[in-house]
Amino acid sequence: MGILEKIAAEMARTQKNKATEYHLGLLKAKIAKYRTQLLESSKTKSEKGEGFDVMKSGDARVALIGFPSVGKSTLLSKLTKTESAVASYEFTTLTCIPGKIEYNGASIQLLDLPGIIEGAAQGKGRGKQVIAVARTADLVLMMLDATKSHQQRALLEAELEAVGIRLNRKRPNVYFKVKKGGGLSFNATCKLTHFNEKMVYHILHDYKIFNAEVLIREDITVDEFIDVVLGNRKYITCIYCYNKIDQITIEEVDRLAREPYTVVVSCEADLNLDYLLEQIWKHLNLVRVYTKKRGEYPDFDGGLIIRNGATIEHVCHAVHRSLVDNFRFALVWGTSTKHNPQRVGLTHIVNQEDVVQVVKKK
Ligand SMILES: Nc1nc2c(ncn2[C@@H]2O[C@H](COP(=O)(O)OP(=O)(O)OP(=O)(O)O)[C@@H](O)[C@H]2O)c(=O)[nH]1
Ligand SMILES: [Mg+2]
Repeated sequence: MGILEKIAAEMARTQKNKATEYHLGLLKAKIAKYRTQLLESSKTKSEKGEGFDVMKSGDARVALIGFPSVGKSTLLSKLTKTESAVASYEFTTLTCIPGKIEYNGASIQLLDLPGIIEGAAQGKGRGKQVIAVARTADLVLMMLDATKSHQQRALLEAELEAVGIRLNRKRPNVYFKVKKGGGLSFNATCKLTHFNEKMVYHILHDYKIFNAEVLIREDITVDEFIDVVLGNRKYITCIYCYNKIDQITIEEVDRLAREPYTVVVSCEADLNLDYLLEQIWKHLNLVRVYTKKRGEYPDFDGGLIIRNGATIEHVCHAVHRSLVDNFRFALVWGTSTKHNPQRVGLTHIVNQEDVVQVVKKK
């Protein structure tokens, strides 16, 4: 029995009550640690050829993740000008095939990937490479077969969870900083119902962290705290896309469509693909801003596509690399400012449809 199985068995034996809750938390920390070690040791072994080398391009990247033969390639061929081989047998796609979606003036990179199977996280099939690509995506489009059992979704989620991808969850509101000395400083701004300072101390001890500052601002779980300590978690939005709805009953379609983050489609019958695009756009959360030159009207045809939460500095970079060096201030018209226009600096966060004029140094 491997170390992970041993710990898992011990966890199963441990009854869940207040006294053992504590013990369980420590075990979880141990598991997370061994998992990371396993992943890291195998990474060094085959660093080359890990992941598929596909250049990032466009304004955002969407990765198609799913079991074999759910229709990932069919979708790519439908939504983009790229043709990816489609066939009724499994593992038709063996590498990463990028396509480009033009939507609302943005260019979105859609990646068709090989199907993954259970155990992908441990390296079954091309699982590791596929998951490595998923980590680089702004959005995961999890494709599911509406005719198959509902278990498929949980299985895929577990694979992604195992390698530190957190779907549709936000980063825990915790300040955590490892220090050179001074021991452990622990504070919480709310009541913690899942663990306490002693547990934090022991978990950190396990990771050989003896000096750190911990400020917990919400009632998180032990797992979430471990995520914070490991620090390498990826928080990605995921749309669950059920394909092949031409094969199921209307009642089933209705039920699936009501689940959160879910879109039902049929690639073959061309059903609901426009809604899927709409949802991809919405969840990517992209912002469009317009630039204008002094004394001229804004360029409402062009516009820059940037990420939500982007600052004037990001806008400058999107215009030209050297612009930041010559930056004096910017004038902004729109909902991100109180006055129109308002003078702002590089750290000002822009809003949807803002108009920006950069004033350069003389
Ligand atoms: N009934 C039905 N069949 C579909 C639909 N979309 C795709 N298919 C069929 O499903 C099979 C698999 O499609 P692919 O697009 O190759 O699936 P994939 O997910 O890329 O598969 P891998 O590359 O092997 O991982 C093909 O026979 C498609 O014709 C659909 O909406 N309805
Ligand atoms: Mg395919």
